[in-house]
Amino acid sequence: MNHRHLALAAAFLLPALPAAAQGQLNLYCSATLEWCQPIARGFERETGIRVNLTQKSTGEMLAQIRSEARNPRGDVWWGGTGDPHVAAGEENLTQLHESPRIAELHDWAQAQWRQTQGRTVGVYASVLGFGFNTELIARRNLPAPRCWADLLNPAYRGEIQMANPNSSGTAYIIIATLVQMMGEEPAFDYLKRLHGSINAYPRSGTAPITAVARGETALSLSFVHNAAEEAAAGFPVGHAVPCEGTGYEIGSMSIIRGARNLPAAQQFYHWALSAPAQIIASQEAKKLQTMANRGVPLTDGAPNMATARIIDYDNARFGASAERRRLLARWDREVGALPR
Ligand code: S7P
Repeated sequence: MNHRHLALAAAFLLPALPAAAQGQLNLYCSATLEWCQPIARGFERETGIRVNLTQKSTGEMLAQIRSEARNPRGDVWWGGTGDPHVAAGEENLTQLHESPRIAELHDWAQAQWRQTQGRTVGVYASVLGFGFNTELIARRNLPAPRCWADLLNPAYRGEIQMANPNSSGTAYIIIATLVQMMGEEPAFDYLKRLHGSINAYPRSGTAPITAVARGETALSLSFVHNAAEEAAAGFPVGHAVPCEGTGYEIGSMSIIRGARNLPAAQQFYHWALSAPAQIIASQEAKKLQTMANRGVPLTDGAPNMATARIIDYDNARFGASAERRRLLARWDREVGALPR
């Protein structure tokens, strides 16, 4: 092969990056892979910076960042529920950053940034609720759930999935929401009773709604946008926002303390808050959350947070490391360990 052939072969092997490729970024992502990938590729297209992507559930990613604290390998942690990002900030695992784009964001996203002294910022939000397989519940003659109280109906025994709160930020939000709505003792009584109806606690927060869509379980505790996404993809999935009210997530982003590629991390942070980066969610990843940039309209079919009955979720308390560890240990001891 001569030089020209080698150059041509190399051109075909290389990914489509702009001519002046500029370094790399280690992106830790706790959204679903269908969203992490287009975000990574979008940033590569925009900047020429090569992105090395690692995807994990939010609780698992926090554990990884903790274990790497002396020798950080990630640069930016993008996506996933807010509480573990808040805990990481409190544990000094992430660092302050200020982007001029903060002013473009919804109040809840800015509040996340202020409350953490600039260590984490909201990038999207979504409401917690139930998903259900409309065909399965009809076939089994089960009512569609509307309220938290409905889930304790003995007819649902063995029919419900929620994720494991140790790995999943979604499942931790379920516990924190119930504690805020009911008080801690009644919330744990509720979780113990619900345990009898749970057929599995998978690691990832989106696994239960995937199981609903595939007809493997009738009901799930999930973000309602995930249920709406399954319905939009053609699966027989309905959803409900609990009648008593519910909690929500602030999907978040943080720069990891000691990031080896700090300028690239700061560039990603700035880009990820922009309207064009956030539009990737609906246009490429088919996601239906509310985006943090006020310039991004709600996609058709996306649940509207403004009309849902949501609680004033206490991000400071439930994101605090000690509180998160205490509630998770209590859940392990008093709920997860119980026979079903
Ligand atoms: O893809 C977006 C999304 O649904 O994925 C995240 C995920 O459910 C949270 O992951 P874990 O519960 O597994 O930690 C959400 O933040 C987000 O809305």
